[in-house]
Amino acid sequence: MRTGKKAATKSDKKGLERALGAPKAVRSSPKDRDLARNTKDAEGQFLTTNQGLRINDDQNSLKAGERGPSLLEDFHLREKITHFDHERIPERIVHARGSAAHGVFQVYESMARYTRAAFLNDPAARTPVFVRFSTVAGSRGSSDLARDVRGFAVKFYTSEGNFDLVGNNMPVFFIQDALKFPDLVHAVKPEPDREIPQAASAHDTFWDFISLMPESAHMIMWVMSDRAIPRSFRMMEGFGVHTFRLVNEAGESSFVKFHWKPLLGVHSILWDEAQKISGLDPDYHRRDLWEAIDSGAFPEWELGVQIVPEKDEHKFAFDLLDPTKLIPEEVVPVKRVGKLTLNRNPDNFFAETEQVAFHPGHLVSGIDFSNDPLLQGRLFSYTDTQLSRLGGPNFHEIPINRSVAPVHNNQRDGHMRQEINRGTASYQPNSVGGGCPFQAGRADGGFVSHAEKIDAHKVRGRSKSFFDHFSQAALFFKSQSDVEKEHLIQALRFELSKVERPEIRERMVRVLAQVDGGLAGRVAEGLGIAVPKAQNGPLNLSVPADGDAAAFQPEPVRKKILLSPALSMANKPLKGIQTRKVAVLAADGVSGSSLAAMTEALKAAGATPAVVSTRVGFLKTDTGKDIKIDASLLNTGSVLFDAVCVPGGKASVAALLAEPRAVRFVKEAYGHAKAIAATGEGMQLLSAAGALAASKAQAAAPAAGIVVGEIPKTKSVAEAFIAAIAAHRHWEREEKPPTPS
Ligand code: HDE
Repeated sequence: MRTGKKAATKSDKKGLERALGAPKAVRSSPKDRDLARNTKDAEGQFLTTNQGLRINDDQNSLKAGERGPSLLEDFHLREKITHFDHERIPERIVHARGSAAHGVFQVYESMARYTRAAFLNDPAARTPVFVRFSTVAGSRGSSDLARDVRGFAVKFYTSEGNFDLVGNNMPVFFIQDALKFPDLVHAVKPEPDREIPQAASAHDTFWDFISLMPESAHMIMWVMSDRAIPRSFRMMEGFGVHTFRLVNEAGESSFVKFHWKPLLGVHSILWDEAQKISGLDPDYHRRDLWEAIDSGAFPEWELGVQIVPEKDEHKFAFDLLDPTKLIPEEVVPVKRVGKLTLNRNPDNFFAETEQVAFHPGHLVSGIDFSNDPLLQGRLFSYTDTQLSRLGGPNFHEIPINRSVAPVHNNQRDGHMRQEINRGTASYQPNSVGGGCPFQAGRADGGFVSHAEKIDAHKVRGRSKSFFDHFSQAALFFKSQSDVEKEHLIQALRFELSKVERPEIRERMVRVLAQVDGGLAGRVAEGLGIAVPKAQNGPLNLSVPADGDAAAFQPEPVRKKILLSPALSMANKPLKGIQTRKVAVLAADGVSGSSLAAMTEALKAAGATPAVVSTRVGFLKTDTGKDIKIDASLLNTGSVLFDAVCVPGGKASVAALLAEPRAVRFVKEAYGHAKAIAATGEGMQLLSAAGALAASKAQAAAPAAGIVVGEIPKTKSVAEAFIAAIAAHRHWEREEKPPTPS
């Protein structure tokens, strides 16, 4: 069949493209890129129906006379509208809002000592990948800036089949047992009576559930930290969360935790910014990822592994199978073993980002599961959800989900089957097909489950080794910088202040007291409730399970708490200003030389400067040169930029001073502790915004991250400005509470 043949050829090409890996950076003009993108499939083609019939008129439906009724016979109208009526599929029950990109993964050196997985054994192998980032709670159309966990799902199209590493940007999870997942998700989703609030955990049902589930204490520390509001997908870590197994050629197994370490550093924004960005640009993260890849600034992460020999399984103060625990990097260092580069945007959001189907059970030989009860439950869920989301059992045939390794089995038919299976052998063993397809022995790469010895009673229960819910929560809180602790306290105050039932707030503060007395006290203060004493006694919060409350919710076990500097973003190395966005505030009469020197220096350092003015169009410099304006003070805001600079020029600065939005722009950037620079008269705008003392003497020693100088000194101002942007934020001048504007 013609259409069938065409589809197969196209997807073969896709597979090949993926197999070949990284295409070159696209450097042509935006207009050329647009045209190339938009005409990709249709250049020189006639418009047709889905049956291939050429359409003669796509503007008018078929009518009985020009002013008469439409005719049912109009097959083109019916086909077009029927297709449109069915253009939506159910959104993901969780992780509905996502953005994705293609890329490539390459291991630095063979990991054969630990795993037989081919893509981790051959440093020459460039494995194509598709990576989808997501928020968890919100619907498809919700803001990117919700305070939420971010999904970090990677599909490796390896030569031995697809391997999906379906992780998050936080290394632990809310619950220990898959059985509680529907409860968690029901609690966080909009409340069922009013469908409020969207993409937010700040409401009664979420905190009701959390306050009754002490095992979520550690995850709550992460979600209330700035990790839940990343600056960019490109600047967040990723984690496999569960402990997995690596298995080598000899069948020896080690435990492993997977990490992704971003080469741009780990950075977040402030909650005040997040709320404002949700209004100004709810697609902020999606746009950021797309634009970076489109401009050739390919995001990169290193794959890290923490490997624990099987014999050391029980040497930790916690259970390796408990997904509410992490292995501190100071205890087992993260070894960086390979690099992931995202280098191509999807061609079609629906076909790729929406239809991609991840599954933690998509494994390759050399990687295996642990008995983490959360992971075990996930193994069932992901196929099940695709059956309703993607409409049937053949979702693996959708191009984005296809393995590049050949697929041969006796599965047949079903909704939307693409493959035309030939012959009569659809069973095994068979003789009519020569016994094909054959089972693969271990030597042929056949997957053999790790032969773990299990000899146990069948129980519905939880190991006591899972019962310490607070030591790692405390470890996390104590390991944060003072600024991070303050943000976490403010986040808890914000969230719990939105809870309407006082008893839920109080119960939650009592849970926090188990983590850290000081933390609980500060949160309680913000809620206007009594400051609880740090408690070490049993919480007794749980719903008893057949009178066995003690086993279900035991006394908190306190383990020795060390500090883990790796848990603080403040201790992550700074990585320059690559792809950072800098607003250049300017109007007619701006100093052309200062503007040019500043923007050139920023571009040379890899940043993206954008001219922001009182209107759109073009502005004229003091020497009459036309400069394109990228955004107006009306359609953008300081929260969309990492830094601000104000080049001198008398008329330009006078115009900005007369525009309250310009003053607010700088004031807000100052309050958000961003780097700010000014040359010549530009300093006046900083003074008007309270970012620089008005007196000359005081202005000579500006606050941290503020860089000023006269116009001829623009080059050295730019150098210091670049260093200030690289520091990400200058917290010492962040007002307390940190949202001043
Ligand atoms: Fe998921 N999860 N999950 N999850 N998850 C889904 O699968 C589920 C969990 C994660 O970009 C769903 O295709 C259960 C942990 C990501 O397409 C669903 C449990 C972690 C994504 C599902 C968990 C994740 C999902 C919804 C507890 C981090 C988005 C749509 C047992 C390690 C993947 C879909 C994408 C998506 C179930 C817990 C990560 C319903 C039952 C822990 C990144 O199958």
